[in-house]
Amino acid sequence: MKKTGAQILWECLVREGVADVFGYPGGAILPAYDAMLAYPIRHILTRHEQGATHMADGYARATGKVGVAIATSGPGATNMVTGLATAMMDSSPIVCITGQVGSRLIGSDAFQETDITGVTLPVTKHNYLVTRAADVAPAVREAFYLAKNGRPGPVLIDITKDAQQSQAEFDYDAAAPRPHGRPGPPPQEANFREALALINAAERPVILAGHGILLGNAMAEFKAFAERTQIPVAMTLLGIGAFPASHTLNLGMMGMHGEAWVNTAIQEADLLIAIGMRFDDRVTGTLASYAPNAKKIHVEIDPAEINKNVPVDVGIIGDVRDVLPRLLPAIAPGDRSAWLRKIDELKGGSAVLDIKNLPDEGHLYAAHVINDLWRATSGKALVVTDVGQHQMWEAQYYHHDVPRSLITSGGLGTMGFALPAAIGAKIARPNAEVWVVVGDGGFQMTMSELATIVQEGIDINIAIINNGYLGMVRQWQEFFYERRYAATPLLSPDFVKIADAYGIRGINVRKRDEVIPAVQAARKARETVLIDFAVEQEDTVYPMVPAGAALHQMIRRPSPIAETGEDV
Ligand SMILES: Cc1ncc(C[n+]2csc(CCOP(=O)(O)OP(=O)(O)O)c2C)c(N)n1
Repeated sequence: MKKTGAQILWECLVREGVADVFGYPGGAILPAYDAMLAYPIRHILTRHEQGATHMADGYARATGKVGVAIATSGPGATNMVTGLATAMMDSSPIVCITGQVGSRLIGSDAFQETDITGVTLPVTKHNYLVTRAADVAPAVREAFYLAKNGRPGPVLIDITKDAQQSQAEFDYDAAAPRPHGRPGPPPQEANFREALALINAAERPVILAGHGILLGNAMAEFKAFAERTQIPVAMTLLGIGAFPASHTLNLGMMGMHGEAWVNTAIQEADLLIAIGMRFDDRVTGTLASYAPNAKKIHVEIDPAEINKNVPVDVGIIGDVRDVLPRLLPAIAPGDRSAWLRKIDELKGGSAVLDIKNLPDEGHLYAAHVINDLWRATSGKALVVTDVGQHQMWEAQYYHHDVPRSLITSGGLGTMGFALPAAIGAKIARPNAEVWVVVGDGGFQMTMSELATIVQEGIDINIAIINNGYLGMVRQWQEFFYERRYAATPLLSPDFVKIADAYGIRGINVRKRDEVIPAVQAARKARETVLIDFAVEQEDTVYPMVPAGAALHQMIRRPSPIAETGEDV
């Protein structure tokens, strides 16, 4: 049957199971918007195309399904670049659809023309320029296939206006994706055998758990592996939630702001088993002295990651969910009790739970706010963070037992991500209790999406960790630029008044004992509530491994102050 390119687009999206799309219209995508009205898809009108991409990303991360964003050509499309790069760095499966000027105008500097496939080539897994209605269905089907298969990632489809308007025969089945991507890994029997020998012989092993476990929905297989081997688990920032924080084998987050004992355990390990992670520089510190005595095994779906940053002894290419069960039967039940005891000692002797060293004399510390938020929500909320100090405090003091309960921009570190990503997460999981944890800086980058919240009737809660600074940059200036605070003191509006202007309830919190009542009030309200937490302005995230230093060269909080007795 003949349909317009615009109709074919929506036909395909419906068949891909898409229920929600996030977008912002304009001339070059107008035929698609007009056709949309006939299809059972909810369109969420954002306030900026960057917001639409982060919403699609949050939607994808909350569920594992592909998130979809749509925009017009030129400025609409270029506004998507940050969201695409964010999704690319964190392997998040999104499909972005952009309008393009008419195919005859391409290359003429037509109104709102941008070569968006050229612009986004480095920040997409793949992209398409579609100039004929007949090519819409194959492009859409292949885009969805590529976004979610193998190592997930963002795909962009740019469709010219005439391709949207003209007609073509629509045959969904005939447009099935061709076998695509890299050939599968060669037989790896020897690698499996070598990995098993290393695991069975190791006395001080540590597992490094990454985002790949969550992306591959391999949480059960992973837990079985850790328990069978009795190997302690350190997580990357994006790996948080892949293994329950309350599990006895959980070590915590590794790397630049990882607890001291985690990094010490890694440095003292005789074997690292890296699973679905990519040895990011924030995780390893300087490579010259990274885990110097450890053999290394790397299980990873993307062959390009193996030996990219850290040379390994054994690489196993594959989906974590397939690889771990293959290893399991041949693992000798390990007795790691001496190593686990050693780790307990390290925990005892380190700046354990830094929060205990914060004076509680009426000061409102961000760490306390996060820890109270964890307690008040019984650790059950889906938290979406922005980027900065609050992001690290969240990772340290909100203990995630549940997979996909922390969404954060780890790779690109995109300020402005949290509010829109949380909207996407809530649309994807309407029954989840969603909290945004965001700095006063990052919030101001995308706070226009408050209007989207109101227009779409979305119920999330927003915790602004307001320290009057671009906090994380100020911290670097404190440590490495002799406290010369160039361009980091930050003037903000009255956030509660801002909320009020949008028709959202706001609460000011200035004291520690106001934290839990405010959180509870927000939880009770059946609509979005914004809480402005005015926290200590010059607090610092400890411990910190300076960029380029070795993991064991961490900076700790200078003078421990009396414990508060708080239960953390
Ligand atoms: C789009 C973008 N611009 C700049 C940065 C660099 N940067 C990283 S953290 C940070 C400060 C964040 O301040 P705020 O949002 O107030 O959070 P805080 O660190 O105070 O918790 C900046 C500017 C970034 N990550 N993203």
